[in-house]
Amino acid sequence: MSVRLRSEALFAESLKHTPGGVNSPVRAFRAVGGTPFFAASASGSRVSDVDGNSYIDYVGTWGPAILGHAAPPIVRAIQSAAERGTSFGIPHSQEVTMAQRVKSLVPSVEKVRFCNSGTEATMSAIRLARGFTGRDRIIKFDGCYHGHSDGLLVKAGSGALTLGNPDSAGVPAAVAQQTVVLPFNDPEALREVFQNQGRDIAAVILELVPANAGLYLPQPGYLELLRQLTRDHGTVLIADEVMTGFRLGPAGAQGGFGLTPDLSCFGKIIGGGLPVGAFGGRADIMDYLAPLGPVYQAGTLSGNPLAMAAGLAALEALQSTDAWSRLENLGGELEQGMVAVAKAAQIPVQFQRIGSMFCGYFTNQPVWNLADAMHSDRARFARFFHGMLDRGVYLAPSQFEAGFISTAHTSADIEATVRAAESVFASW
Ligand code: HOZ
Repeated sequence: MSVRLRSEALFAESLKHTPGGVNSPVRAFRAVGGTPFFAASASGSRVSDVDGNSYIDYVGTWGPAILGHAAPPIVRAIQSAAERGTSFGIPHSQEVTMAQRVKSLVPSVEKVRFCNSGTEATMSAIRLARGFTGRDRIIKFDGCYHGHSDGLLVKAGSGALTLGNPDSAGVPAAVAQQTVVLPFNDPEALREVFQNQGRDIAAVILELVPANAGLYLPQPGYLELLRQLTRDHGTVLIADEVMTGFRLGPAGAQGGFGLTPDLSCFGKIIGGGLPVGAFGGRADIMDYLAPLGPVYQAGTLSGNPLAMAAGLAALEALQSTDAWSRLENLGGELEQGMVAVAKAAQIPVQFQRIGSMFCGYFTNQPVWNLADAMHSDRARFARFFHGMLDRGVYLAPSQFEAGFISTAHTSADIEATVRAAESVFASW
């Protein structure tokens, strides 16, 4: 069992100054108990804490670290960009290069705008869809998380769900009422709402692979139905690819599923580990943005040169190597190993995976939506989490988050992870 006395002392100090001791709720370990460890440094597939413990990291700063931590091409790009200026607030060439790169990778994106986070991207995409259609109502899916703007914090996943507050206080009822929430993978619910309210729906926003209530996949035909209904009703289809973008392949989840959304939202990988977001899509919709159109959206640090440089370095490194097939192989090894040790220990686990994203639910029932995910034994997850942490493996401290593999992970890391799980199961 690793000792974390310095982390504990820092957390006690932090609690005096910051609400809950953390700058984002899901970091607080509330769902699994105990206190969070404090990072000292991170490199490759590992993160080290202030007590000198080292962990194989499957959180990867919640997704951006697809090349592993402190990847040399990204560090070099940031260093060299910083020497030319850390922020301009003036257009610069790397914004153009990045826009060209995004368009070349994601064919549904005809125009793109950069902002500072995934939350900004989804919030802005929703406003744009409303401005474009002249409608107010939107549809989201329960358990999907699209950042913490008001209208999207309704039946949300991620930290909100982790802490049992999927509907946040402070969101005006009038705003929440404009959000229709549907269960994922339920074609009948979708058809019904479009039949009754279709002409009032500005946008449907979804994670094509919901990964903020654990991880589950769209059933065959579901995304196609969604595309058809939104097209028929003049509703803007918004793909939230903040987690899946550039991770599940060059064109993200939409590339894999052959879906052409009207707008897409990005973050995480596109900033190479620096704060960034982006939204883009059909030019006729994007041109509704100021200064061309009437929908206002802005940001002092938008298109920040360090973030653009880091993101470009990340995308270049992914494209110039066999990154996505390597990630698929590593994911396959992890899946195979975890399923085998759970089976041997007779522990019911649904191990869900797509590419380098994964989640294990402690249930013997298949998981296709939030209601299914809620069947997982969360007390068991908490014990598993701590058992793994004590054996040097860091998973997200919540049942309702996905795990991420990076290109810096090795088969030896995967094997060590599987052996750690085997040892945890054996101790139960
Ligand atoms: N944005 C991440 C969604 N799973 C979680 C990070 C956070 O909320 O701090």
